[in-house]
Amino acid sequence: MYSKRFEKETFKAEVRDNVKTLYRKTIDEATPQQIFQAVSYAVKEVIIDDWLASQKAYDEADAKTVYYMSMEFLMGRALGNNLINMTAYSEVKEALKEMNIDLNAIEDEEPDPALGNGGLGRLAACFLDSLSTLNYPAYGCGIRYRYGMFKQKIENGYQVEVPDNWLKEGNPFELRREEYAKEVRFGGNIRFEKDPETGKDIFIQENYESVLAIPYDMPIVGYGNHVVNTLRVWDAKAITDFQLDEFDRGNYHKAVEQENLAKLIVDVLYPNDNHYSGKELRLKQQYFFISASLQAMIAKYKKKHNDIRKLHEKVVIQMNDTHPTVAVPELMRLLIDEEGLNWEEAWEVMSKTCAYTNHTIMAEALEKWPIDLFSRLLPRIYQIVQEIDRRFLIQVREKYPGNEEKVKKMAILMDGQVRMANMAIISGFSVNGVAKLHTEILKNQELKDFYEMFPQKFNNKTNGITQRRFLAHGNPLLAGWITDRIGDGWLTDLSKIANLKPLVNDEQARREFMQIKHKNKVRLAEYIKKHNGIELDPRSIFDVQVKRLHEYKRQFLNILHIMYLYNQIKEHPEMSFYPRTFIFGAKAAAGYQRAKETIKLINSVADVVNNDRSINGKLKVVFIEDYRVSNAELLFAAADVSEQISTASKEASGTGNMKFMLNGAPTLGTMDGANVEIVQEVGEENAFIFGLSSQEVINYENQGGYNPLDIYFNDWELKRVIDQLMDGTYANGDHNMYKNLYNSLLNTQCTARPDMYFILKDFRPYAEAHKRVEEAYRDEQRWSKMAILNTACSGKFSSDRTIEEYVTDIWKLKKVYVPSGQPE
Ligand code: B1H
Repeated sequence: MYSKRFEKETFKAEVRDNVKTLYRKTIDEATPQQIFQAVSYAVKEVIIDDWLASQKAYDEADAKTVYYMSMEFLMGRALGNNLINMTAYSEVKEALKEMNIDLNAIEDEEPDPALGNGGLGRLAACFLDSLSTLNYPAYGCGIRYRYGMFKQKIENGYQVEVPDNWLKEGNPFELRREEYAKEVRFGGNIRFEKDPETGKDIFIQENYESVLAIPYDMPIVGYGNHVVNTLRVWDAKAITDFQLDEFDRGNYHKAVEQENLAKLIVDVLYPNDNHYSGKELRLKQQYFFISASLQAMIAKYKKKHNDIRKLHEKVVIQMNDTHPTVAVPELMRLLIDEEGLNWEEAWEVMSKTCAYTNHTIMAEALEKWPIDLFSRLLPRIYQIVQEIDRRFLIQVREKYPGNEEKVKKMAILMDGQVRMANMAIISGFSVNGVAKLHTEILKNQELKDFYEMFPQKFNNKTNGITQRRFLAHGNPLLAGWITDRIGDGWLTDLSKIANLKPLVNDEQARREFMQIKHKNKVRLAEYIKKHNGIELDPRSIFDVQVKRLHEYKRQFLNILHIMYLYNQIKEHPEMSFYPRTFIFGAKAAAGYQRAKETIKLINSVADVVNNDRSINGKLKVVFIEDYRVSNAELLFAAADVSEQISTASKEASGTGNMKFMLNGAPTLGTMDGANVEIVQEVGEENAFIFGLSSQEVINYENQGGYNPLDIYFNDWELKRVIDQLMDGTYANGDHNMYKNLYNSLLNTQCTARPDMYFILKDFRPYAEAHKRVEEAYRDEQRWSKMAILNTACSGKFSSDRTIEEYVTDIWKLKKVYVPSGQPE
């Protein structure tokens, strides 16, 4: 047993006590939310002892630690996951049941901590889970946004954004650590002096604004190993002493400003997936959490060590995309200005400490800060960036004499901008992509010049997902069945799931597997009935596309195909057609017009199709409101088909694709991102692949695109679908509702390149692939084999595998074993 405190009677008493001391109530009087809090505090009690034991073990081992720096951690709910990882889920469920409390209902009381947009933030969360499970010392460092990703409401078919006040009821799992607060300074000017004694240069920041960064620590519980790492997210507050000081000097205005700055900095997560918005406040957020995290990191190091020149032996910083890359000059600043190293010494330490992960090649996601903004907000940091750039360009000119093209392409500072990716690549010791194809595209196209100059820095780390949340927690029926069949080793070693492979020839096993899928479809259908009021037939094919809404992900292609199917059914009522349920879930960035139009279109098509009695329920379309980690778990478990249909070359990896596969849903997709590796593992005959290859897409792009009109005028069924965007069919007669979408496909007046994402080009191949899905599904034996094989071949896609690769190739960490911190 993990802890005696999970013994039924002990745990029940603890929950009763907590309800009493927190709310002066008995269990019968307490609200579900109060019970959630009471249960969570009981669980936290257990966690804290292991947390203490972990930090003690790390201290004694003096182990190297990874700092995973990320603007986003899309954690999802903690209670159920912590119980799973403490191997106490069923014990606690039973204990609560004896008190007439349903653990699932209590879990639903927890707000989803949504401090992230999509894949990038969720990857960070999976990585933390794996780091703890694999016994590696780690910190996640980020921002404690007051408002996370907005809640999505659908009103009249349109997305409406509602603030996510996730801290309203308090977060039972966090610890505020006021004593580790750090000051972070912005703006002002830099005065330069010579130290009269040492003769060294001193840089003094004056007339700056500052805020106090306060850390909140959240425990990251490893699976069954008593390891608890820390996710440290920073809150901001005004520096009150300073404020009083200013007040005394009559500068009331400035005091208020600092108060406002503190509030503003951590107020809200920018809700843009794969899109850069050059807002000053965003840069403030970046520097705020980086400076605070690095100050804390150095202070911790100095507690045990006195030679700062050896910092890189004990810490390594992984930068999750370019958003945290101001860590490079900030670490230089701390080493030079605060620790007294010279440039060369500081560079040696910094460049051995920092590593960078690239997550996208979408041009609109590249961070390029205007120099005037950057230098005004971070004057000392800007000086350091200039010096990094200056020294780097000397190297470039040495290597490529007379080649000013190279200089233009590779410089950090160019055309009035600070190019953050260039800085990260030049400064760190590792650059990695997130799937094989993506890394190849980086090396051979996007970052070719850098690859030629620093080939040794480049490496691939194909993404992964945690099977603890996305199978053990999200799909308990399948998890239980797998454990019955092959034991529970898969929970910490997903390669073991390959032991399911022989079961494809076991009829009984296949039947059971499909029965579980059916039950999960019923569970999802109940959720949809409750939230959408739509009745679904769980025997229909559940075809699911859930991810952020983005043109390159091509939800538009999916809905156009559904419109096409609907036309077909209406026109040929007698044609054989296997009933299909198309399920979407997606948030659109608030200012992204075409994305929002797509949501409206999906909902309008849903309205028309779902209410057309003449098609006998053959086709249903559902839009899941507020797609997030908690309902994602239900969706993956229930999916028959996984839609991964991005324009080839655009999706760096994808991770949803892996979650579907793990839960036994074959991929219907393009050869993009990690789909390529999924197909490699499961075999092309167990997936439905279609469309242009990444190389074909890139070739078209290099020749300025293609002409979609050639397809439009030669495929009347497709033309009819596209025309229906403008003829009011799905708009109550309104002819303008979808004009932006229509124009994005065809109109050269409105878009630089019509059909940039090759929707028309890929339409027929996509429809063909759907035909193959239908055909395969009709053959129960074939389908059940495919489904099991998808689960059985998903071993590679555990984030445990990914983390072991990061550790071996980049971080060089050692495992630390932690004795249970539980009292005897
Ligand atoms: C991914 C982002 C992203 N790539 C900018 N890039 C952001 C870029 O707020 N911003 O400014 C936010 C997010 N997100 C995703 O990362 C990729 O699109 C996926 O393909 C990949 O699986 C995921 C994790 O690597």
